[in-house]
Amino acid sequence: MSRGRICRALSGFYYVEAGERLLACRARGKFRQEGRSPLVGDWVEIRETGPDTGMVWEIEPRRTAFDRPAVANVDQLVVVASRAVPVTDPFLIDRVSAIAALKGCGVVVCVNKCDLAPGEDLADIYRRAGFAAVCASAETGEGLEELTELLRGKLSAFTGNSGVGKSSLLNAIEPGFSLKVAQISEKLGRGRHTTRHVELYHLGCGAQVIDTPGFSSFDAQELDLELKERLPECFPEFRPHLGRCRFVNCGHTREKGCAVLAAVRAGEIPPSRHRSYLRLYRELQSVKSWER
Ligand SMILES: Nc1nc2c(ncn2[C@@H]2O[C@H](COP(=O)(O)OP(=O)(O)OP(=O)(O)O)[C@@H](O)[C@H]2O)c(=O)[nH]1
Ligand SMILES: [Mg+2]
Ligand SMILES: [Zn+2]
Repeated sequence: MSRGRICRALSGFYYVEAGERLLACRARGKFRQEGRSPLVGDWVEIRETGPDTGMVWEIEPRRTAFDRPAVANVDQLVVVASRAVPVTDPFLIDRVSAIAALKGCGVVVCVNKCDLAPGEDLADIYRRAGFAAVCASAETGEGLEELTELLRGKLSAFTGNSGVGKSSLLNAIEPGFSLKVAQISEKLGRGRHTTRHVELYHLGCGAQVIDTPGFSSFDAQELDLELKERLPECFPEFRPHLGRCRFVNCGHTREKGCAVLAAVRAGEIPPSRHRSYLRLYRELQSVKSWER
């Protein structure tokens, strides 16, 4: 048996870094029976089957895990967004960051393609929410030093809609890197899913990063009962107002005497954040308590 970390998942194989070695592994059948699957970022026990091959035998307990992106044990999600084509719906950022907040995972919002469309106002919404936020351009290098500082010493997973420039940012940060990037289709206004697998990289600056395929829709993302119960606190800028509403069971949607709504009206909470809260609140109505 040896211990290592999964650094790539591709076509049913898990590539495990064990010391200096890289082992191509299959997952043990019991994981599938139990409805579990190994994730990039997992620490695992390997039963070796050959010099460079093995079987993922046990998965060590995880600090954090996500379905989308499919990663484990990350310190933070870097949610890459763009104001240029393909334009990111802020709801995507709000949804991913709420799920991350629920799991106690950090969030960095990176508004990329600032050479094409400025992103300061968008970044500012997330700074006010208490997240780190950077405006960047993989093209001109703007914001990359700041982004690198936020990555140093941590394991970060890059996520965001396809074509926003996740792989391009990593190529720009790391000298000599050449992750595959592709021209986006201007006509469709969306990316073409250039990155097709999840992979962990060790950068020269002392950061570990995971590049992931972008999403093209939100629907496959996890929404669960725990989020339903704790949604307001997953919007960090709501927290100072919670417990100050007239009704103890206030849903902060349209209730009289709601302190969160008052903060929205007073300009302390950006309207787009509250709109996303309402959209998640409605989606979560269909999550039933027996689904836990
Ligand atoms: N002008 C400009 N173009 C950029 C920037 N970042 C990325 N691009 C371009 O955007 C396109 C998509 O970039 P990718 O890095 O492949 O995007 P991705 O987010 O990795 O996409 P997926 O792998 O499909 O999820 C490429 O043509 C890049 O050259 C930027 O900051 N400015
Ligand atoms: Mg990519
Ligand atoms: Zn309220």
